[in-house]
Amino acid sequence: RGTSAMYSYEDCKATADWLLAQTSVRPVVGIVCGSGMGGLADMLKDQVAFNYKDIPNFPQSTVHGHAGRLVFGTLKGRPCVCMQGRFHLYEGYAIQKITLPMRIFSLLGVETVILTNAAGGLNQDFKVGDIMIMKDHINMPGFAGNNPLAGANDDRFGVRFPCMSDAYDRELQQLAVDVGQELGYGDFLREGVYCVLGGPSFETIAECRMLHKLGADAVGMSTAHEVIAARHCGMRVFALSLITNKAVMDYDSEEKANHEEVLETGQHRAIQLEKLVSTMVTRMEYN
Ligand code: 6GU
Repeated sequence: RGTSAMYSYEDCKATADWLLAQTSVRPVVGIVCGSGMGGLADMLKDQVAFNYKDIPNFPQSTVHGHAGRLVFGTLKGRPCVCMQGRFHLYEGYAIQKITLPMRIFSLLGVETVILTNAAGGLNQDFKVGDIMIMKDHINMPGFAGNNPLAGANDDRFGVRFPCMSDAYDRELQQLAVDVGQELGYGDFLREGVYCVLGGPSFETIAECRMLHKLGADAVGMSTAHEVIAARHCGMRVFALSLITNKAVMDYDSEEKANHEEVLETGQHRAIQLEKLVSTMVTRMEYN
C-alpha cells in the first residue's frame, strides 16, 4: 500500500488512449468476469483482445481460473469491453491496482459496468448454483481503512466522499429480475447483500455466523472494491454472485470450502449466467 500504488489521472488516460488507438470498438458496457465465468468474454463478436501483460500500467492476474485478458467486441451490436480475469487483495495487489481497470473503463467511455463473482452462500435459503443479484455490499476491508479511494482525491474522477447508498442501480436489478423470469431462471435467481473479505483463507465457522448476523447473504473476495471505484467516476453498476458453495455455519458440518468446488459450480451455471448478462446488455438503454 501507499503512494507507489497510486495511478494518476494521466496514467489512466495514457492506458485508455493506448487501448483506443488499437481498436475501433467504443465500449458502452464494461463487464468483469468472475472465477469460472470467463466464457462471457467469448460471447463477444469481432474480438480485439489484449493480454494484461501487454497493456501499459495494467497488473497481471495470478490465479488459476482467470485468463488475464481484456477483450473488446460487440454483443448483438452493443460495443463492450470485458475483463477475463480480475485482481484480488489476496494476490497481494494494492487496492488501487485492483480498481484501476474501472477508471480505465470510464475513460474508454463505458457507462454501465456489470460484475460477476463466485461467492459462498450465508443465507440459509440459498442453494449451490443460485444466482444472486447484488442489491448492496458490506466492505469489510474498508472498515479497516483499505478503501480504493483512500489517498489524494482527483476531482476529474469523482468527489472526495462519494455516496454509496445508490451504488447498485435499481433499474438494472429490475431488468435482471424481468429477464431472469423470461429465461425461466426464477427458481434459482435471488437477491441479497454481498460481503467482501480479503482472503485468501476461507472463513471460519464463527466468521460465517458473524457475517450472517450482520446482514450478509453471500461472502466473497472481490467486486465491492470495483463497485466503489466505478461509482466514484459515475458509472452505473450491476453485479451478480454465483453461489458456488454454502458457507460452513455449524460445527457438525462435513463441508469444507475449496477452490475446486467453486470452479466446478461455475462451469455448471456459467452458460445460464452468461445468457442472463448478454440478454440484459441487449435490453439496456443508452445515452
Ligand atoms: Cl465460502 N468465501 C469466500 N470468502 N469467497 C468465496 C467463497 C467463500 N466461495 C466462493 N468464493
